[in-house]
Amino acid sequence: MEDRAILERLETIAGPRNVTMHADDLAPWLSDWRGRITGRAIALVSPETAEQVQAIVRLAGETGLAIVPQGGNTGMVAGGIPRPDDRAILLSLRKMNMIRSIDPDDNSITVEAGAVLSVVHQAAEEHGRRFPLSLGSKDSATIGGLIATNAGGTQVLRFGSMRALTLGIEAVLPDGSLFEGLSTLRKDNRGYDIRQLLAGSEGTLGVITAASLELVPAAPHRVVAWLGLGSARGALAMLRRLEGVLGDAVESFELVPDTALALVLEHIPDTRAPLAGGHPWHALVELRTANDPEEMRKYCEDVLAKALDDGLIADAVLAESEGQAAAFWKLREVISEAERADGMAAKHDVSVPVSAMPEFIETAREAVEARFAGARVIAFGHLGDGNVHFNVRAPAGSDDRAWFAQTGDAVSRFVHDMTRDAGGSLSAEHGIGQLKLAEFGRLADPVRLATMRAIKQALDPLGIMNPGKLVPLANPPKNP
Ligand code: FAD
Ligand code: 2HG
Ligand code: ZN
Repeated sequence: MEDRAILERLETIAGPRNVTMHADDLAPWLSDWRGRITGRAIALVSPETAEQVQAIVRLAGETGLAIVPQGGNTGMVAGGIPRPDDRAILLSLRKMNMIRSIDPDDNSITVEAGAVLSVVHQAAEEHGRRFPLSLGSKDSATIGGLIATNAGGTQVLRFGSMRALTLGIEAVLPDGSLFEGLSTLRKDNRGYDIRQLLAGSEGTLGVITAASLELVPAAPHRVVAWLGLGSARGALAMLRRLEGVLGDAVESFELVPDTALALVLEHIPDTRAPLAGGHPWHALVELRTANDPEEMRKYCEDVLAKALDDGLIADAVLAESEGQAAAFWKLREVISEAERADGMAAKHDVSVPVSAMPEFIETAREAVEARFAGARVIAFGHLGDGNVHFNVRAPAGSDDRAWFAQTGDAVSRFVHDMTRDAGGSLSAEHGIGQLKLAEFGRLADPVRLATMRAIKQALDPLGIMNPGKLVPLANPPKNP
């Protein structure tokens, strides 16, 4: 079918205001957040109902077009960007952003897929509850994208990833049928869990149109601390000590190296280091309670004073106000932005067993620096989840583009091999998308790959749902 005829069909389905083929309208949504990948689409469609999504998916099946679902386009692996050679419809869920219902007694909220995370946070707070998943992209990332990538963030330590917080899903499957799984049941043993199959499927098995999410009690008081440390090993020991005294109150424990903090201070306005003096490592800690915050603060101070005496930490400061707590969090949440402003990076979102993470960080950094002269490692993130962003920068003063063109793939293979040898995963929370596809195909065990291909084939025999993402081909084309 000609592009013009497709446009007419799409306009009939979704209304002319929700369909565009103009290059200017499409451009912002055809490159990934870091500007590494640019794709092509014949149209951008922004449906307003699940029925419209069904009709668009049926049209794709009829005409052989690819459907690429997209939410906030904050993904880190270019999963929501069509490939340049696809005849694709870019299906934006951003207009389907209603909060459908919220039930404080049920501790649940039901929202459309395009609802932005910070809006969901606010809706939950207005009802005395919290949706306990947060990340630096919270003002753009959507619930559909967060489920489709099984996103993590800074509270996984306490509440788990998006999968653990997703109670029900409504989704359009590749044949255009509607999976009506918007239940908030905590117990439901009717066999295969289709909701969990769609979570983490990166748009390859269907389009999520709505979801029911778990809420938790508000716990309105927080204590936020910034620690200076000599080693990543010390950071893990500190986390375990805090948990030993404060238990579940420890909701976040984020590791920040001095190199990341330096980038933030250089590139992001209105930022300042919380502690005087340099420390090789820092940790951002958040404790939450519904009870007396002064009591929790006192416990925290006691644990930190003891850790200082024992030489486990080098320094610490507790935020004195909400403003200061927010300023500490900003330093952590803008690391990706500061790193982007500074130049290119080979990004590795790896996980290993939590207890192995401190040693992994140190040995992998030494190995990378020894193997690739001048390469600069920035390893930051979610230590308590065994997940760090082990990002590698080109040598200072070198031509970034030339260095990565020549060395980038070798660096990534090297880091992923070390991750595999440490019993880890090459994708902890960002997914596979396009950017990790070849490496996933290289390193995944054959049974995992065969099972994934069988599921994909069963649900999407025409291969229209987000082709070229997540599921490596059985026989990928060889590089010339
Ligand atoms: P998109 O980028 O639009 O899409 C991501 C994938 O989901 C694509 O494969 C797309 O096809 C699919 N998809 C989107 N919507 C749907 C839908 N409705 N149905 C089916 N498939 C869909 N990630 C973390 O896990 N932890 C972090 O701490 C974190 N921090 C970040 C900080 C910054 C500054 C940035 C820019 C990103 C960060 N991310 C993080 C990555 C990103 O925010 C997450 O991957 C997020 O889940 C993507 O949501 P999105 O709505 O932007 O999805
Ligand atoms: C974070 O934890 C995100 O800030 C982004 O997952 C990580 O930019 C990155 O490498
Ligand atoms: Zn992260």
